[in-house]
Amino acid sequence: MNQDELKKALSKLPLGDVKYFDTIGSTNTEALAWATNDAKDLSLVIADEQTAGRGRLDRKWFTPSGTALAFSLIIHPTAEEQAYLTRIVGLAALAIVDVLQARGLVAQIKWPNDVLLNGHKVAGILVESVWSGEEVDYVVIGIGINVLKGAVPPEDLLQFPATSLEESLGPAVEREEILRDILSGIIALRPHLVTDSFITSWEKVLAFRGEQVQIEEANGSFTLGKLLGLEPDGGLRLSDEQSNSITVRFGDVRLRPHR
Ligand code: BT5
Repeated sequence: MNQDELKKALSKLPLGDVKYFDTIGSTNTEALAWATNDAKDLSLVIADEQTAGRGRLDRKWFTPSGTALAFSLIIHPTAEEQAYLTRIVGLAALAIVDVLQARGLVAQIKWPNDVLLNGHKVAGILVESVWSGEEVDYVVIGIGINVLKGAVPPEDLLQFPATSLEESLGPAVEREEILRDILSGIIALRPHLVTDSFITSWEKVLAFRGEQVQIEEANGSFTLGKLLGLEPDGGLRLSDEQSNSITVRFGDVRLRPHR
């Protein structure tokens, strides 16, 4: 990644400090370590390549050099934001969707942490926290985006089909500009995190709304239901066959196969 282009792209944003790496294990691991050493709010770790990129439950996230965006933004939550931290994954996902929609694409959020283009995963988000006693001291928002085709892993390594921005926008897509626009979107949306309308905006771009889905939970069990929307904390609201309401707070959503 061209560091001059990167500096230029970020120059007008009110960021804390910025650390750039040609190659790193995981930008989230670096950002978590930095946060425990009093990083400024909105400090950024960005890398051209990750050799140990992480998803949820220690799954692997692939970031080959020269093709993707991999970055972690450190948030030092305000007292007001403390009660809304489970919404932060939505903050990142909405900012990504806005950037893609502004480029004429139809993007959706596959709850909780994926962004889809044409039903394929183009971006993943990993939110992690640093605690101080009972309070969250820092939140790290890790974002991985497949910009060029070379970022997309081989199919046999994936649980869900993947795509890149290049497949929809052509090869002229600039990583630095996408990065700048996502960061600027997160900063602009942040004051809305604590409002009711935040949940409404998030629900509007949820994939599979009104459809029968299955949610695979961390222990491998499945919850089936019709996807209705979101709870105020960002949990997923479903209804089962008896129309009872169910809330799920962790899992992988899939369309339910037709019987
Ligand atoms: C995620 O987890 O989707 C969160 C990914 C977060 C990555 C960013 S990059 C910057 C920061 N530093 C890190 O170390 N991580 C963050 P999850 O929903 O658990 O999905 C993981 C699954 O996505 C894997 O098991 C693969 O099946 C699939 N996958 C891996 N790499 C992919 C890629 N480049 N594109 C699409 N799917 C991928």
